[in-house]
Amino acid sequence: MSENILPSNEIRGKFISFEGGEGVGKSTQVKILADHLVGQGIDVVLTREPGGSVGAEEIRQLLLKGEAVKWDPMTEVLLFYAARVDHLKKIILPALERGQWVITDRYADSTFAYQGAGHGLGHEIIAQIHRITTQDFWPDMTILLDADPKHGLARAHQRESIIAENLREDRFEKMGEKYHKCLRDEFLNIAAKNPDRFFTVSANDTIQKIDSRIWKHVKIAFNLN
Ligand code: T5A
Repeated sequence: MSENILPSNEIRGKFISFEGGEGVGKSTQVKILADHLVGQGIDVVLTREPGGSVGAEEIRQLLLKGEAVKWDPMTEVLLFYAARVDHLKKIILPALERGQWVITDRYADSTFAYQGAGHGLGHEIIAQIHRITTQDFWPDMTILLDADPKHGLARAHQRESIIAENLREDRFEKMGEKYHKCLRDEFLNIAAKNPDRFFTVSANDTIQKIDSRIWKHVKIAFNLN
């Protein structure tokens, strides 16, 4: 993104991301938080990565289907960022500019965890790509759902097992246990380094209890009733 298109006006909405390993319950909590915000009269856009815009959803298919070793790690990062820039320009930034709040199921912290730590590309290369392509654009708040990867992977496998093999978006679920343990450690590490942006919640609890912790935090952080 070479031109400056980041929203700066006073009505700019808030940008919230959910992060965490496979099957930790992000999509579930994204929808519940959106319902709370709508109940406060806030106009909310729900989205996800990779995907969220027409072009990014096409790139999603390239990234999530097929064998675990399908892409070289750098190619993979560039595909995630190609999708992210399209998503930012077509969906996220225009919505924030209109005053809508955007909640995304994953954003760039996933790239730092999955490709940076998981694939071993390291933090700095991805930080440079992030700065060049997004002008270092980050959410106002990131909610990290933390769980032992075994629990989330079991839920994700169960979900994928009822889907025809050629339609499964399970490329990353096929990476080994060590990979997923490394992701968890990296998410916690990123959260510890960015305490102003992150709120970490244990995902080993009931949907209602997790929701109640998140909603309490969001209300306080954004001064809602
Ligand atoms: N990726 C993504 C990268 O490698 N780099 C990147 O930069 C980005 C952006 C995305 C994949 O791409 C990778 C990461 C991922 O591997 P995806 O299909 O979007 O793929 O996969 P996930 O983001 O992992 O999403 P999932 O759908 O697998 O899991 P969620 O959203 O965390 O979990 P959710 O809410 O769908 O819940 C799973 C099941 O558990 C139940 C739900 O009802 C559902 O059945 N559940 C609970 N059950 C008991 N207790 C709870 N508290 C529960 N919460 C939910």
